[in-house]
Amino acid sequence: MRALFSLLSLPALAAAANLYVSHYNGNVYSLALTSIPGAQRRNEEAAAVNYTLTQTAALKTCGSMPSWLTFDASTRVLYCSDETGDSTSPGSLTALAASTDGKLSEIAKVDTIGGGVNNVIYNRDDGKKFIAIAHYEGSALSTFPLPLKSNTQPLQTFNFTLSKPGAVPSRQDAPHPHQVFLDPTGTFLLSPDLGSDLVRVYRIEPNSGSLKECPGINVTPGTGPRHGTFWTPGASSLRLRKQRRSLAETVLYIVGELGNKVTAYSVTYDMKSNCLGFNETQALYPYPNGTALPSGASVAEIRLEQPYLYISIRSDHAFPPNDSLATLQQNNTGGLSFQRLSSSYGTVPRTFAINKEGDLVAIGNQASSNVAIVQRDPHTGQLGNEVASLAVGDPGTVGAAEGLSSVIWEE
Ligand SMILES: *[C@@H]1O[C@H](CO)[C@@H](O)[C@H](O)[C@H]1NC(C)=O
Ligand SMILES: *[C@@H]1O[C@H](CO)[C@@H](O)[C@H](O)[C@H]1NC(C)=O
Ligand SMILES: *[C@@H]1O[C@H](CO)[C@@H](O)[C@H](O)[C@H]1NC(C)=O
Ligand SMILES: *[C@@H]1O[C@H](CO)[C@@H](O)[C@H](O)[C@H]1NC(C)=O
Ligand SMILES: *[C@@H]1O[C@H](CO)[C@@H](O)[C@H](O)[C@H]1NC(C)=O
Ligand SMILES: CC(=O)N[C@H]1CO[C@H](CO)[C@@H](O)[C@@H]1O
Repeated sequence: MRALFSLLSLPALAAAANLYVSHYNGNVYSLALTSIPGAQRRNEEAAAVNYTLTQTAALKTCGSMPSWLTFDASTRVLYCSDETGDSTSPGSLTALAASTDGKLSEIAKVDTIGGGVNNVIYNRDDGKKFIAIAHYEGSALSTFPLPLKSNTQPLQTFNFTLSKPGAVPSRQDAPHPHQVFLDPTGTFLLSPDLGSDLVRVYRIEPNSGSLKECPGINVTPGTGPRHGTFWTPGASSLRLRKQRRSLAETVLYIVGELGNKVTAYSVTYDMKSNCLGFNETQALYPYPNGTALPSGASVAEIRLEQPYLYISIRSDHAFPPNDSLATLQQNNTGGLSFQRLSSSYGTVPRTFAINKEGDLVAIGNQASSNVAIVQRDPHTGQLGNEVASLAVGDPGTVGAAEGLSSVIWEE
């Protein structure tokens, strides 16, 4: 009786989550995901929930090639990198105010080195924030103090050169930093450089917020490091927390877009040099039976929701016409084993993001230019059915810098 009463007395709640999308057509979009729990089975799994994904705003902004978004929840500011330009012609960085209903407005825009493909916010010790940008075509890394104003000057610019082309000369003609991300302590910044077969490592100076170069990781020639993520036993998952095992040190995972493998490194914090040490522990194709990806396919994004690691696979057509996401499982020292492929529900999944709850994944398919929302079982890590999909902007040609470039949750 009691259970029945509480079920009947529940209001029909509609929960909403905002997502932000950048598109190479020169727009940034806001989306809203609304969920209406099934009236009868309030506590049933997500399968019993109806989701609606709608576009709530579109703004022409962030130069001609918006490529990457970072949301600062404390200020409700979105930072957008523009991939326009190269080492001799500029790109840009735009700060946008995002209201809770998704409305977007420009706060400031500054010129940067060209080819910005990714950015990350970092702090110095007193809490002052900075943003670092990876410039792919610009062969550079730059940093700016925040908040961004129209007259903000870069704090630092690192221009990189390559003395000779790498193992894959068509893609390794020059340095091509593809991402910037932080270690779990927030005191080091890493940048996988696809062109140089190098993962660049910087220490964040605690008093100035400047970056100081540390020895990087020379990866196997022809790897083409694109994106990476750290694992530390400190931030433990459901399963690992339950086990309460003594766990290994920090592990770094890097995906290489040219070699199409994921490589794991054990990481040590060297107190003497104040830098990081790395030892390669594993390298595998994130594909069934550890076989190489089909010809023409390539890895793109990597995300960890421990003990599960997800890697998007572009143009493998594993779920025709759609591509796939690979799920790998970690053991308690961070060792990886392949679990399964699941559909990306679109073509060329350049980008994807897991929500905080861990029960939904937003997949940004570049060529089909849709955002697919897919269920995720937080316990088994399994990715399930698509619960919503929305076409955003125009589709792109496979292999061209067209279509949807990034998607993030507002969380
Ligand atoms: C979802 O929406 C459809 C159409 O409005 C409705 O028939 C169905 O009962 C809903 N499902 C749940 C679980 O509420
Ligand atoms: C880096 O290259 C850019 C573009 O060529 C140039 O404007 C800038 O002065 C260079 N910065 C440094 C620190 O070399
Ligand atoms: C790497 O492995 C070697 C050999 O096992 C060891 O001597 C060294 O300390 C390790 N370095 C790091 C940074 O883990
Ligand atoms: C974890 O996986 C790695 C890589 O496969 C393996 O070398 C290691 O023995 C595994 N550790 C445990 C405790 O199973
Ligand atoms: C491919 O993805 C689209 C878009 O989400 C979806 O409608 C379609 O059912 C998918 N096709 C297959 C075979 O999975
Ligand atoms: C040829 C082969 O070994 N295929 C196996 C690959 O792995 C899957 C499971 O991931 C098996 O079902 C196949 O039999």
